[in-house]
Amino acid sequence: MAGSDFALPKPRPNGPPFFSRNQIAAALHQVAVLLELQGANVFRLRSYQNASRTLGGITEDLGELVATGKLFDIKGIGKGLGSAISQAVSQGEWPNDWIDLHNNTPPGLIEMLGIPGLGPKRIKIMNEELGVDSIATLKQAALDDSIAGLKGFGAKSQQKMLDGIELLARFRSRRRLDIGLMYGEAFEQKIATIDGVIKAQLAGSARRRRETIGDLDVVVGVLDEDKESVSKAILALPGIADVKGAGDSKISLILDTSIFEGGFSVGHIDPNVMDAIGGEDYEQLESGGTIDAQVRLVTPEIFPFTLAYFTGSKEHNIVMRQRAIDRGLRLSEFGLIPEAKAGDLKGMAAAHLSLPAADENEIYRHLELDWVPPELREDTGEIAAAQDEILPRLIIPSDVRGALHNHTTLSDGDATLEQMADAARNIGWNWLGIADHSPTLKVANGASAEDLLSQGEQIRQYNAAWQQEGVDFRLFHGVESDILEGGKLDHPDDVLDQLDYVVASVHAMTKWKNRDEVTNTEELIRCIDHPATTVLGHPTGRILQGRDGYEVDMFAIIEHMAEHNAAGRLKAVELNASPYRLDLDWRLCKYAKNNNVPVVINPDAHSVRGLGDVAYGVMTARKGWLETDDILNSLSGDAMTERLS
Ligand code: DGT
Ligand code: CA
Ligand code: CA
Ligand code: ZN
Repeated sequence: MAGSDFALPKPRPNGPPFFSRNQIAAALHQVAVLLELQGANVFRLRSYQNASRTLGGITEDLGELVATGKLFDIKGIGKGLGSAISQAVSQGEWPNDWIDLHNNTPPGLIEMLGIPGLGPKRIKIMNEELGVDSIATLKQAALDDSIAGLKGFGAKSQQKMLDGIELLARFRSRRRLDIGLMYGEAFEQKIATIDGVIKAQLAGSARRRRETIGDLDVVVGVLDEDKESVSKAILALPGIADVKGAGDSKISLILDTSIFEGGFSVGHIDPNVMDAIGGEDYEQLESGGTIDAQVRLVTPEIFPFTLAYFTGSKEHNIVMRQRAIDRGLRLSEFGLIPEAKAGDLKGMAAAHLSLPAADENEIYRHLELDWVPPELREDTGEIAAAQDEILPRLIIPSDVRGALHNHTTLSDGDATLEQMADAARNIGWNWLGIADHSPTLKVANGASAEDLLSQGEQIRQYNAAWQQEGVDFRLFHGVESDILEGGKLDHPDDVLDQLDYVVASVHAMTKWKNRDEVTNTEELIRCIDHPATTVLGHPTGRILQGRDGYEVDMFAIIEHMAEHNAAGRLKAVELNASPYRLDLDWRLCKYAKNNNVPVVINPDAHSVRGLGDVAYGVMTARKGWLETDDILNSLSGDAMTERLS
């Protein structure tokens, strides 16, 4: 609901119905908020709120309810609202008073609504008492300490506003990979079904699987004669909050969550993570969010060049272009054109002179290179490897046969041991590691040694039963031990000795963040040296768009782990696959690989659904050049048993 998308939805061009149920519900909600900002009568704004909620919850077709007049039978939809909704749905026109309400509300006040935890009521008070009329003036007022004194506010809520402003700024500029991909894939699929579209493909940082996405880039293959109609059809798709620019070959727009027809929800979030990304307000922030998208429409002959160009990265493109120049060629989004032929022709005008390429592969071939997977296009050695034909054979999702860091109801998971095991079997895994939290982590309901050991007993029973039934699946029993003062683990050795493995992770973030790199690195090394430690969990503790990790020399950590592995002691580094973390960073994966430190992709699942996060770990591992031999996840149950013994 932040900023630009706080506007009445645009009608679809070929109604009725001109608006969907979601759009009407959103409009009603906006009206209620604006009324509250203006200090309108409580009963009036509540009727809008209620109507919005009611419409959001019905399953009947709104167009039909309007056509039959049954809309008026719904509880809470009175005569006035019913007529307004009917008019909007059947004629595509919003009531004038709703339009006026939007036009008359200062944009600065609407902008402030985007701050998590800040609602219209308090915005109105601050506006009246302090003249606050924008995020900038709000920030100043908070820094001047003038908000704390207002009745009903206080220093705590003043600080929360400052935090919220910072969060919003961070959040607006880029979106996490999971969210960016959700938008990107929904948009790509919608475009692909438009008549005349030969191909639609996501490019840019989303295709390269960066951990955060600035904007979406989509390349669309379409014949010249269809460009106009396709461009029109794209602009009429649901989920477009605003159009920044539109032509027949380039469209620039803003998407919002109404693109998700089945609704939008962020799902279960680990409370530890939740805190860092805005707490309870996070879901609101995310559902009110938007993402920019740029669409390029090109003919099929040009498509591969445009796709390659807009996939980037910019750094990769620069090296590619230089390689072309060295061969007397000019590489652009329109083609690979022999310099001698091109002359003064530029851009699209020279496209017909291009060497042909049916796909990206052929572009790379022209430049005497193997095709480079998009994830690797960051200019970190991929061109040299492509030239020498030594690009890595990147892992694929089906290489994953299990993961070591998962929770159950014994600590803070949503699913029981049995449910987690069933889920792992259902997705075709060969094994699953359970590592619930240790006692020190009270907020995560860390399990006592006694409970941990009885979980181990249960696991042995399951394993024995499966073996007897001839089921090739097994559980491994571990713990996610908090790393305590001095790098100590959270259970006595005689307890740890009874486990298959230990994932050691830092959770006391405040303490670790207040310490210097040298001390943190030493503590981690001490913990890694503990004979029971098998895996270093989420190695920096970062939460993407939430908080930076603690300072630590990850190169030194990896080098130290390398020594252990060289001596035959398994010390693996986790690639935490939660899209909120993606920690180990992809930039460090190659370093682990080159040092022969195994990486284990761990979903850190707190629910059955959480196991699916492994997909983001695989994307990130690919981006980090990892092959099957570099990850523990690719091992069979037998091989894993051996590695852990
Ligand atoms: P983002 O959107 O910030 O997450 O990152 P990208 O990589 O998607 O960047 P974006 O959207 O600005 O541009 C998409 C691609 O277009 C980029 O990866 C490479 C290409 N590109 C954009 N600007 C330039 C440029 O100035 N030079 C070159 N060589 N390529 C560019
Ligand atoms: Ca982009
Ligand atoms: Ca872009
Ligand atoms: Zn965990």
